[in-house]
Amino acid sequence: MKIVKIGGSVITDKGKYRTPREEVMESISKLLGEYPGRMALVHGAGSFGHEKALEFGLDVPGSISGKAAEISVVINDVMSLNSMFSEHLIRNGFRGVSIPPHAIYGSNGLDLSPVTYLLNYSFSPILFGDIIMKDGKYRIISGDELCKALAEKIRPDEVIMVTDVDGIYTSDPKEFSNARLLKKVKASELSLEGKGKDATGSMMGKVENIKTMLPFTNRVKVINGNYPDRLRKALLDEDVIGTVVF
Ligand code: ATP
Ligand code: IP8
Repeated sequence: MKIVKIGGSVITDKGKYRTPREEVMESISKLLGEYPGRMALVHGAGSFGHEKALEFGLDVPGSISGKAAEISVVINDVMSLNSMFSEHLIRNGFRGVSIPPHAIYGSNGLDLSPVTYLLNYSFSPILFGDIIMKDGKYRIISGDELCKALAEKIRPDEVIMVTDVDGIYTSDPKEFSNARLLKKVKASELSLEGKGKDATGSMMGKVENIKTMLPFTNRVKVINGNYPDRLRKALLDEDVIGTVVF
């Protein structure tokens, strides 16, 4: 059993509001459609979530009152992305069924029983970065945090996180030319400084979530989704360029 998270930076153009990258969605969907093993799939929000979340100040958890209109906009946008990506996936033979996280979150937190229910029928549940609400308060839940919650529930062999850089570097490779790719690293030795630029902490947020997943899985791989062959190799447990956290 694997958990695969496809980052919003891969399936959307994160710099342009509500802009999907349909060709990448298609090539990733082909690979996932061909994969015969059991999987829970998660995707990020990219430009369908972060831009408005930051503009509306929703990156800071708070009271729903006065923010309901903005929350509705962002939830509608991430559900649109989910619908677009699911179209590609299902057309390519992926037996996926979407589970919107806001719909399974209640007074006891996330209820992941629909996930195990679908897995038992050989479907792949599809979850995504979203906004959840409880006791009059809202907060963003990232796809990375959902991977942790899923890992705790379904105990996968591994979690594969697909993003738009080759893996975890010593610093942001888009800003620092001397950034070095970490190929294999112990979770306890992993720490990145800074806050990250998007609503959920970009790679810094991912690293914090990866650390919390490790008790529930053997390893977490971080790979670049702009090279679909790397995802194919990662799914087949072949050597691949990227970071393995164990
Ligand atoms: P989303 O959150 O929309 O699902 P994602 O999970 O694909 O997107 P981001 O959260 O945007 O990805 O994180 C990836 C980005 O983190 C990269 O594009 C990179 O610029 C940035 N980054 C910052 N620090 C680092 C680092 N030390 N190593 C690698 N990437 C880093
Ligand atoms: O893209 C963020 O999820 P992520 C969700 O997985 C929203 O970090 C609503 C911004």
